[in-house]
This record gives sequence, structure tokens and C-alpha cells, in this order.
Amino acid sequence: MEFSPLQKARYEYVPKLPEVLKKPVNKLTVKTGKTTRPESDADEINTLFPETFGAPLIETVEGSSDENRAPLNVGVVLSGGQAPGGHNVICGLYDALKKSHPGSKLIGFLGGPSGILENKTVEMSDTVIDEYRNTGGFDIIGSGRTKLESEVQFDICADVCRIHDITSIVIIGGDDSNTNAAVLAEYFKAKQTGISVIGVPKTIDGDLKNEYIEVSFGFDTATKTYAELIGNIERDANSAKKYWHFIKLMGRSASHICLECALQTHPNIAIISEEVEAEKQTLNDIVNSIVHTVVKRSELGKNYGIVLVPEGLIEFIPEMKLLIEEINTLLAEHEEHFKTLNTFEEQARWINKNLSKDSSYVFSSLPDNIQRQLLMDRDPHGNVQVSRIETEKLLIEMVDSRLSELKNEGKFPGKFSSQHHFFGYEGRCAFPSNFDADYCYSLGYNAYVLIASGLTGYISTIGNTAKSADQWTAGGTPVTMMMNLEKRHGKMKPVIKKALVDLEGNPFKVFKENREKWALKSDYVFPGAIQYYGPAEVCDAPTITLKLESE
Ligand code: FBP
Repeated sequence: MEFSPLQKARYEYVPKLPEVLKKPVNKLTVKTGKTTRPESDADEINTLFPETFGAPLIETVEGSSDENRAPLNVGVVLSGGQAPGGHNVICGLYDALKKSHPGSKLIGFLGGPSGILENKTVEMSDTVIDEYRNTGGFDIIGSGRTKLESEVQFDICADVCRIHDITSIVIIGGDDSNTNAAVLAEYFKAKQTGISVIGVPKTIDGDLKNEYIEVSFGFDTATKTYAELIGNIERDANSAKKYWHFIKLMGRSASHICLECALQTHPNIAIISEEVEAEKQTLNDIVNSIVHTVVKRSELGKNYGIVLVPEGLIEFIPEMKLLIEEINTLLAEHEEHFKTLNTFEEQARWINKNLSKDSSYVFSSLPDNIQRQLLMDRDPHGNVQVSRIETEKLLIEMVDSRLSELKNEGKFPGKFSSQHHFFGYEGRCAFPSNFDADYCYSLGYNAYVLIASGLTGYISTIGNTAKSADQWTAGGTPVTMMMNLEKRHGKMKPVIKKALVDLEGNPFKVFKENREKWALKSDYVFPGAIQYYGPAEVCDAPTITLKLESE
């Protein structure tokens, strides 16, 4: 195999650990903190998770040396969308296990959670691990979106673990995967299988966070990658002065990625889905507000600009949200019948007939391609695959047609030429930034401590992350404390509460204070490519969101 010069250099990079995790691994133990409770639906969650509910917060500390730790067999699985740093979680876990006892084994399940069910495994070795240190991607063992949710599946998981003498599984995933990890942990405990389950917070979307989990891994690298590209496009727009660039940014639900990229690059417009929902804006309101800025800039002689569109926008526009909910319920309740409808025309007719009057009106007013995209397959968690809905094109079409009307009325003398972009997959497998390389390695290393301490139903947690790595803390957060009840596939289910953009939080406030200035001036900022070598303020800085949230 041929390696790029950067890949070779990154193999030599030694991830930075928090002070506590630098202590001899067999001295690391945990200190129990206060007991926990979810913020809402506590009684229902308690009934559903009698074994793991109310577990305490955990801090990783240095204890006395325990040279007699037995070897452990641990299984690891990558779940859901790729996020930079996943390989380093596995490397950190592997190194801690081997340092603790050379006879310990790390067994990777191939292709995501289905690898457990199908008993597809690979044992990690120095040769495999060394090839993946500090690299992007999830290809070391692959990932998948199979949902582990039934007791039959849980029993198979236990059987497969027994085959390999695995006594702990580490699930590296987002909110849905960590929800499943908690359900599995509860089941294993109730059945006294002796198998523990530990989660690791992954997702570029940045929406698996709370008071204790400051950030999910991958958010740092992905936003820096997109911000580099947006900065480059801003420079192009500023040079050619002829296009409005509509850039959709990944993030299935929350707008954290869009907000962070806006803070890094100062676009003319950035839509924040959570604000759209809070202000009950319609699709027309959003279009009118973009049109307003296009007209104003054109009066200043600027027929160009940058619009950032969050991927999840469509589900936050109240009329669209209702429409999608109705479609989701119809598809869940009439799955078999829907499958018998062969053409899009038949499907659209059937959907239209069964929607409420308001939703049917909204559905009919959408262009054909968007209607088609709304009817596409759901992901295994019942979510619309928003990355396949071309919101950026829908907005361009609607803005263009409104501007033509204004032109005919003599109210828009300018020009509107557009380009559309979607940045998502470009950022999910980038070489992890130093932040993500260090953070992920620490998360994996610390997961070993939670396992060795006999914990289950916890997420490995690294805190104080806005500071330099030596000041980071390590510990564990019980998954049940992050749960609430939500409607999935038409039924109420316990799930980890998604962290949406807080409209009262510092990152949004800073954006709001500046956006009018950014709209009319071309106050662009060009972050450039991620730097891996050089001064800490260039190479190790966390995201602006993390800095502002920690203030
Ligand atoms: P996770 O929540 O699994 O981390 O995935 C997030 C994400 O990258 C979203 O931003 C995006 O909408 C989705 O995955 C795309 O999924 P897929 O890779 O299946 O196309």
C-alpha cells in the first residue's frame, strides 16, 4: 500500500492525554459522585430501566496499584455515520487493555452492530492498530446502522460474546446507538450475563451532548473541514462577484454544524433550524428573508453572497414537520400496502389522500423532486434521510421565482445567479484534527477504566475540553440520565434527548449579534485547512462553539 506523506507523519503522532490518564493504567480507578435522574419522564424511564436507572456520575482517579488485574476480552463496534477519530477510540482502548494485561484481547465486530449478530469478528493486533492510528474513517472494522432492539437480538449478542469470552462491549455511536447500548446494558444486567456495555459519544452532528458530555467526537474535524471549504468559496465569490452560493451542511437534526461554520466564516446568511421552529417560520418566510438580503446586497452593487442551510431544516419548518410526521406514521402503519404501490404517481396519490387537509396542501405545493425525496426509505431508526432532500435547491428555486416577480414589478434591478453545494461526506472521514485525535484516544483509553471498574450503561466522558488536553478530566455518565420519551415509528420510546442549538446559549447569541453586519458587508473569514503541526493556537484550538459554551 502507498501512504501519503501526511498519513506517514500522522502514524508518529502521540495523542495527548489528560493528566489523570497518564498515570500507570493499573492504578486508574473510579470515584463515585452524585446519583442521577433524567430531566423528564423519570418515572417511566425508571420502570423501563430498573437495573441501571439512577446510577451515579463517575470520575476517573488515580488509586493504588493493582498488579493482579486479570486479562479482559472486550468487543468493540462502530455504529452509524462515520466521524473523524473513531480509529483513535479503538487505539486508545487497545493500548489501555494491553498495558493493563498483555493477555487482554480487543475483538472488533465487523460492519456495525450486525457484526455482533452475525458473529463477524477480527481480533485487533499491533499490526492492525498501527496502520490506523490518527487516521480518519471507520474502515478498521467498518460501521453500519443495524438497530439492536429486540430480546432475540440481545440473546444472540450474549451468545456471541460467550463464544469469544467477551465480558464487555464498547459501542461507539450517536444518540440512537447509545440508546440501544443502554437497553442492551439493562437487559444483560437483568439476565445476569456478566457482560457490560459502555458507550462512546460519536457524531459529527454535535447533538449528543449535555452538561457532562461537552462534545461528540468528529464535530471538531468535520466543522473545520467544511469551514475551510466555505472560506474558499467565500474568496471565490468575493473575487468573481457573480454567484450566490447556497451551501447545505450536514447535521441530520440540530444546526450545530451550520452555526459553528457561520461563526468560523461569517457568511451573509446562515439559517438556524431551531430558530425557524421557535419563531414558527414558514417556508415562504425563510424565502422572503433570503430575498430581502439578496435585494439589499444588490442595491449595494453586490450580486453575490453565501447562504448556509442546515441539512435538517425541512423538519423544523412547522408545516413541513407536521407533514413529515404524518408521512412517517402512514409509512409505519401501512408499510405493506405502501410497498405494493409501484410508481411514484401512485404513491403520491395515496399519501395525498391520507394526509390531513393542511399537510396535503403543503405536499401538493412542493416540487416533484422534493415530494419524491420525502417518500424515500426511512433509516432503520424511522428517520427521514434528510441528507437526500435537496433543500438548498428548493430554496434556490423559490428565491429565484420570487426575485423574478420583483423584477417584473421593477423592484429588483439586480442579477441572481446561483450555485448549490452540499458538504457532508467530505468531512466525515478527514484526518482527525489534533483535538479529535487526542479526545478520541482519551475516550477509548478511559472506556477501559470504566470496564475494569465493573461499570455498565455508562458513556465514557472527557471533560474541560475547551482547555488544553493536560487539564481535561475523565469519567463516566449514566446513559439513563440523558433519556426521555419520544415518538418513534408511531410509538413512544425511551431515547437519549437530542441536544439542539440553545437559542439562549452563547454561540447563538454571538451569531445573532453579528449576522446583520455579515449580511450586508462581505466580512468573510478564511479559516484555511486544518493544521496538524505548528503552534497550539493554530493546531489544537477547539471549536468556537465549545469555547463560547464553556464561558
Ligand atoms: P450519526 O448520527 O450516525 O453520527 O450520523 C450523522 C450523519 O452524518 C448525519 O449528519 C447525516 O444526515 C447522516 O449521518 C447521513 O447518513 P448516511 O451515512 O446513512 O447517508
